[in-house]
Amino acid sequence: MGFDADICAVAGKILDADRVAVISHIDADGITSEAILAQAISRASIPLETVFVRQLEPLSMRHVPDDDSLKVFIDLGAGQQNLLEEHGLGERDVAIIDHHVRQDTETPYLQLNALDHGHEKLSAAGLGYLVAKAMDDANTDLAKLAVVGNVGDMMAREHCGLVGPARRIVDDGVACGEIEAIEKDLNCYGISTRPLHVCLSYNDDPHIPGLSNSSDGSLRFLKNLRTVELRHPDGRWRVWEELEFEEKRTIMSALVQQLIAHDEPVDRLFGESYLFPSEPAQTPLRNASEYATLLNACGRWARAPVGGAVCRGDRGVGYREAESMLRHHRSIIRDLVSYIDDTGVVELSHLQHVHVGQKFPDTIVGIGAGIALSKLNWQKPILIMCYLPDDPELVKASMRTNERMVARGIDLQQALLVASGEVGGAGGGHKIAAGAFIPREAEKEFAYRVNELLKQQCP
Ligand SMILES: [Mn+2]
Repeated sequence: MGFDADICAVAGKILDADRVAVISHIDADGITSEAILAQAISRASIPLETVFVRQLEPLSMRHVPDDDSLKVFIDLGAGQQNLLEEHGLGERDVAIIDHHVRQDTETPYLQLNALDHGHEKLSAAGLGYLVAKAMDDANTDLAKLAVVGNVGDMMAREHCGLVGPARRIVDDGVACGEIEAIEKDLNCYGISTRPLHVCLSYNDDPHIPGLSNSSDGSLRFLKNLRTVELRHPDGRWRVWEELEFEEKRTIMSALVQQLIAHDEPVDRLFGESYLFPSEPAQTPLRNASEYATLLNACGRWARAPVGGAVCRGDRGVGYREAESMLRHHRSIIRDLVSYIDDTGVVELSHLQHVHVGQKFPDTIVGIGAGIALSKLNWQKPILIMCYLPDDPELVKASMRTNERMVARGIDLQQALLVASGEVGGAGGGHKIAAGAFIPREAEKEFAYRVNELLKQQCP
């Protein structure tokens, strides 16, 4: 079936249902997916309930309601159809909306999968939005959430903006006044909440010599421009989104010159930003990538429904709880980064590794490793390992690298897939960021094996 036909088939199946259960994932893409579908379904006056799971595995299947509702799996399910089958779910009980690799079984479940149609830069929230729009044209106000989900799932990273069907969703959001798309904006995280020099110093894509990883260097650079006022009269630092057009232009051209002076390409300095004019300025809700972080913080600390409430418009109790999850999230990550700083990493020829034992939860070690890497040798991908509180037999391994090493041939997903497979574990992810679970007895040799594989990729 074609893409539109698959969208309509899922929309039709939902509209025909007497009641629906939405089963979704706890990250920003999963949380926005759930909020989009749940709102579309309740607007159609169909009773529904929602379940969030960290991953779809035998234990989490217990949370799937055991009733005659239509089960809509979103942002998961494509690769776990055997579990649905084992759970006794038949063809008529299920619809799957996913963008992960499918593993088909005997039962021909109805499935809308972005990969079936060659859309590699379209996340589950984007698919969920297209289904919601097929259910009712009035659902275009949900485009904003779809953009948050796509950006949260890194769909805008490679091309410095959304492309294909995801970009057309941006157009819907612009048309209904919910999204402002800013072309050739500064490609940097934190444009609504971070002081500009902090924003620039955390940015590693592109790597700007003298500014990346150096908040002092960034501040000096900006002060040298003289024409840009960096603080408000009350002393508060200004953020990128509140600068005047001329100020932004001054900074951009200085950054271009800095890159050119160091023989670095300038193209990745520019990206498309997605701003939400109806959200208060200088808050994490104001742009797609910071909004996604807020939702990820909720999900990673077991508060996915709080993120869902924020997506539905809660700006009171729910939002305050989400903000406190974000603060908590950031402080634990800061602790992790300084722990890595203090203990140091073990350097092999092609990677650097560190083991944090049980000190930090497995849900955040990857993020922390990514930040720690920006202060370490960028040419060696970082491997971080930790223990799992609920499974003494397993070790979680996370890896991070940067665009520059990916351009040189590094593929972390391939390395972890192979290395974990060899020891009876499982891994996956992306070239730039990947993770694996391995048996504890394999942890000693693991870093050496991954090192060998990285050496083959990029000698
Ligand atoms: Mn996703």
